[in-house]
Amino acid sequence: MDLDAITKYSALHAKPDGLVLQYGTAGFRTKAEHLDHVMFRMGLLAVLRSKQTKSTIGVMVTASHNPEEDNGVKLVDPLGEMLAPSWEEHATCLANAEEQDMPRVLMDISVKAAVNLQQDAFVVIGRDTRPSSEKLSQSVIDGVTVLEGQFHDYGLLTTPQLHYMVYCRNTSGQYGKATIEGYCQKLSKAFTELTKQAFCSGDEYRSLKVDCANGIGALKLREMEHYISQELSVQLLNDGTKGKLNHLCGADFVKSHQKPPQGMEMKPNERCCSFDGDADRIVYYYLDVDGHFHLIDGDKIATLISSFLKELLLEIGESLNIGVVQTAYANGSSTRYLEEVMKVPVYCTKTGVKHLHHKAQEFDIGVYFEANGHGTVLFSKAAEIRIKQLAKELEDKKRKAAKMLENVIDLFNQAAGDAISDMLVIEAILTLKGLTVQQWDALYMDLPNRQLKVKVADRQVISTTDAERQVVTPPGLQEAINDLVKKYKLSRAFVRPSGTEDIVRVYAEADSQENADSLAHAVSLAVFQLAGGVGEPPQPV
Ligand code: G16
Repeated sequence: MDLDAITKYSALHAKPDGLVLQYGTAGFRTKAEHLDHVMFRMGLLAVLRSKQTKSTIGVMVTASHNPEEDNGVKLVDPLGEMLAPSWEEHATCLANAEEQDMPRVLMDISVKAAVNLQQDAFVVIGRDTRPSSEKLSQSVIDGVTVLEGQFHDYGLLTTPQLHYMVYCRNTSGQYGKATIEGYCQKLSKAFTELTKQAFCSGDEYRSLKVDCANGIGALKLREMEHYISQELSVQLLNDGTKGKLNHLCGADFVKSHQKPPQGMEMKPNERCCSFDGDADRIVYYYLDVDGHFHLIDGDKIATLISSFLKELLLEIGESLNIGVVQTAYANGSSTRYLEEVMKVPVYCTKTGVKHLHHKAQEFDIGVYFEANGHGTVLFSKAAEIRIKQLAKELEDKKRKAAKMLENVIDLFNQAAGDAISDMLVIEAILTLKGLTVQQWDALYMDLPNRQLKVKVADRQVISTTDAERQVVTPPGLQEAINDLVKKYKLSRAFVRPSGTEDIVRVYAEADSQENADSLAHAVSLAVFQLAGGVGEPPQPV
């Protein structure tokens, strides 16, 4: 390791004095102007991780659902999954090392992690459409090159596409071809094969309005459109030609405000969906004939998918185990429906894809979705082999079901939650089952709920346990929440510090929207009072 070169180049990406950042729910996120040094250092770290794992490592420059002024970076591990927790700690140490200590901290990491510095390194880089992303990804490349790593810059990509590329490269192409064409071909082939099986392919199943959050999803869906236009016609809105990224649009806006994005004209019962800023989340929605807005979030997506998978398994007579993984944000009705009606085991993990993904790997078929629309399905190697074998051996209807499962496996991006891939899966299932968006929505009734944000001086004063459903510190806050929850019927509430924004998130559900709003507001006030709120106290919803 040429420490002189590292010191010299690091000075060109100097760390602002005293700035402390944490590798959070999905990497580092903050205002773009504070991230140059972090990008350079993550380029360095990606090289070490690549040498240590003898694999290609990914670096994605994005702040996903955050405002356009923010940016962020996360590393992608060899099988397309999120960075291992011990390396998140290395990332935090390296990002926070003062300029003069940085080369030493880098050396310490390579010793601690037993990195063979003689090993070759290869890093792939992707970025979203934020104005700051191009320059910041150049800083990542500077970090990679100073440690003499090889790299491929994919340029503009959705986050899940970068995860996919990493997975493909580290399985010698077995998972797919590590190009955009490879991605589009793999998904569109599976989609076409699946929808071919549908009996009803009337026009009502074939068109979809997509709000692209003015982000990368628009560019990448346009590329996919060409491959799927025979089966599905997509109308892209908020495609970035005029609006601001994530501003009054996108999956996060629609989910948290429970209303349509700006620029979306909806006819009654028309199927619409929203991606988030880096296209790793999707939510659906529609207006009923009375003009009421209905949101179909990650929970209902998980329900649709797991019931479809269960039906196919029943058809082929195979008892592979299915598990559904959710977080505390999952609507109480969804958990009840999955457990009591569908008889599927449900597990709750902390927020963050890495936690859900990890848990989902325990099943033959692990379905994981956060309520915010981030999720996918994982098939164990054994399950995949068995299904492929059955698709050859079985006959007639059973064979058809096994073939469908085979295509479903290919249609999911098993490296990460992927709005484009999930959209195609959902569209295929709705077509195959002949379901309208209203019929899908009617599977169960969501409990009215509300999410709020509270600004506090230091959100880390809140610590939680029990998959973030209980507060440990500050003292008295959980007791206050318990007392408030008791005042409402069918109620539940929890609070947790966000890992992507400088705020505390509050979630409440209750028997009516009025009560959910009132409970969320009361809990927000408790957070404000007991956890060091700043600015104006939270106002009623
Ligand atoms: C990221 C994570 C998600 C998480 C979300 C919000 O999403 O990938 O798992 O739900 O942040 O996290 P928090 O509540 O900690 O701020 P995205 O789409 O922004 O990358």
